[in-house]
Formats: sequence, structure tokens, C-alpha cells
Amino acid sequence: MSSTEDLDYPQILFQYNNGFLVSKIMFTTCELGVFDLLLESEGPLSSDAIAEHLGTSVSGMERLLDACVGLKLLEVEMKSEGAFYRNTELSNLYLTKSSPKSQYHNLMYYSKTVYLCWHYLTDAVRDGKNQYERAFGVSSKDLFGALYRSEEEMIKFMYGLNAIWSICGRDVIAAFDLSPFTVIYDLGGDFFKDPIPEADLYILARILHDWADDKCMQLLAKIHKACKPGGGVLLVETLLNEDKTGPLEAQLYSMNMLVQAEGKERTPTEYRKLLAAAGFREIQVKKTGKLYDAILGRK
Ligand code: ASE
Repeated sequence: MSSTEDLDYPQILFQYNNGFLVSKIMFTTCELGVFDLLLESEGPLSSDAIAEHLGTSVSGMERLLDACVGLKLLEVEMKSEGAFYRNTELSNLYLTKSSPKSQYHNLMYYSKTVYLCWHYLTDAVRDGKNQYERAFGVSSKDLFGALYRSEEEMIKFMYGLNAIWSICGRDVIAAFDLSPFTVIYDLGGDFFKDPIPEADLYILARILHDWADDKCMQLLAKIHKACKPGGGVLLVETLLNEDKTGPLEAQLYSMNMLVQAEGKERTPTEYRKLLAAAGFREIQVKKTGKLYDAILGRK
């Protein structure tokens, strides 16, 4: 039997086509503070009340709220006076600024920085490099200079990464028994220039994916030198399948590393090779089944 009868090709096509419209609706609703207002309000609110509180047009807000209902980011209740909106559980948990698991900063980073780089995806594929120059007029010669264009930009990036960490951190840290390691050092900042302190375990979370193989090697060799014998390095990254057929999330992030950084997402074998070349052994790979996976190497 031909598969065309089982698959609704136009539906898949339109869903992919409209993917960024969905992203933008979520970003904008977050940015305007709709979820925060509905969290703090006594009960459901009308579109008029929401527009008034947030200083927006009624015509724009009405449509935004209805689109959020379609996305299950809001729920609507029809009363005789009209439509009244409230947050869904997902929105209360992840899209309000005050929630412990708030993704607000991550969404704003995507909306204000990632989205602008993706505007130049075609150029990124043509050039094979990130698009800071086209998107923001900054030189891409120095990735730190581009990623952290200003103190404000750096802080937004850090808040964004932190938001993801608040959801995903636990799974990664639970992947290995880290109790043998007493002094643990989470690498950040300019680790190419700065000296690396002696420790039992170095955590490189979402670092290597920013860099090309030669830079990764340079960094891992520097860490290996500083590492105590018996110590190790823990990589936290989104792993690609060995044949690179998925997961989709890893493939998307690898495209993001093209437009935004100098690296790529890698397979377990690729990380094993980098670690082994830097002198690490007893390399273990743990797929968590969640967004981030873990790779442990020992000195
Ligand atoms: C990086 C992480 C991110 C570099 C650029 C980035 C994120 C967005 N842009 O190390 C957060 C996580 N998302 C991805 C695509 O990795």
C-alpha cells in the first residue's frame, strides 16, 4: 500500500510552514505580560480588561488571546458578557515570570536574539558561519565578543540558559554517580584565556557545542592538564544519533550553532574521539531521554 493514504502531506507541510508563527505568538504573549497578569488577577479576564491593563489595542489583544487558546496556552470561558481568559497549567508553570520553572528569559532570548540570527539562515548555510555581522553589525571574529555583545546581552543569555537549566539540570546531574568527586568546577567565562583551577571534576555544560573541533581539543587538553589524577570531565550536551537521523531537537540546535556560534551538535562517537584525543579514558555516554545528555571521561 502506498503511504500517501496514511500521511496527510499538506497538514505536515502547513505545520512546518507555520512553525515560526507559533513561536512568535508565544514570545509576544509572554513579552506583553499576559500570563503574569492572568496569574495575579482574581479570576478570568476579558480581552478588554487585559488590553486596558497592558496598554495594547483591543483588536490586537483579542486575536492574540484567541490564538493562545488554539495553542492551549490559555483557556476561554464564554459568559453572557463575552469571553473570559485564564492561564492553562503549562502557562502558569512555565510562562509566568515568577514561577520557579519560568522559561520567560529563555523565550525572550529566542525572541530578541536567536530569531534575528535565524533570519539569515540561508546566508549561514552559504557562508558556513554565524550571522552576527548581518543580524547585529558585530564582527563574528570573536565568538565571545558576539555572544556577549554587551553586558546586557550577556546577562540575557545567562538568564536564558538558567531557565532551561531549571527544568533540565536534575536529569543530567542524576545521569552519573558524582559522589567520588569532591572539588567540582563548572566552567564558564573565557576558559581559553583564563587559567583553569585544579579540581576533581570539570563540568562543561553546553560549551563544546559552541566550538569547532580544534577549539574543543585545545580546551579539553587544557582541562586534562589541570585535572587531578582520577578526576574527570562531565560534558552536558544534546546528543545526535550516530547516523544523525535525529533527534529533531539536536538537529535544530545544530542549525542554531551554525547561525549563532562556531560549533555543532555531535554524536557520542564524536565526543568520545575529542575526549580520547585530549587524554581522557573510561568514557561513558548516558542518554537521558530528555533534552540534555551526559558524557563522563576520566583522567
Ligand atoms: C549556546 C546555547 C544557546 C549558544 C547559543 C545559544 C541557546 C540558545 N542560543 O551555547 C540555549 C539552548 N538552545 C540551543 C539551541 O542550544
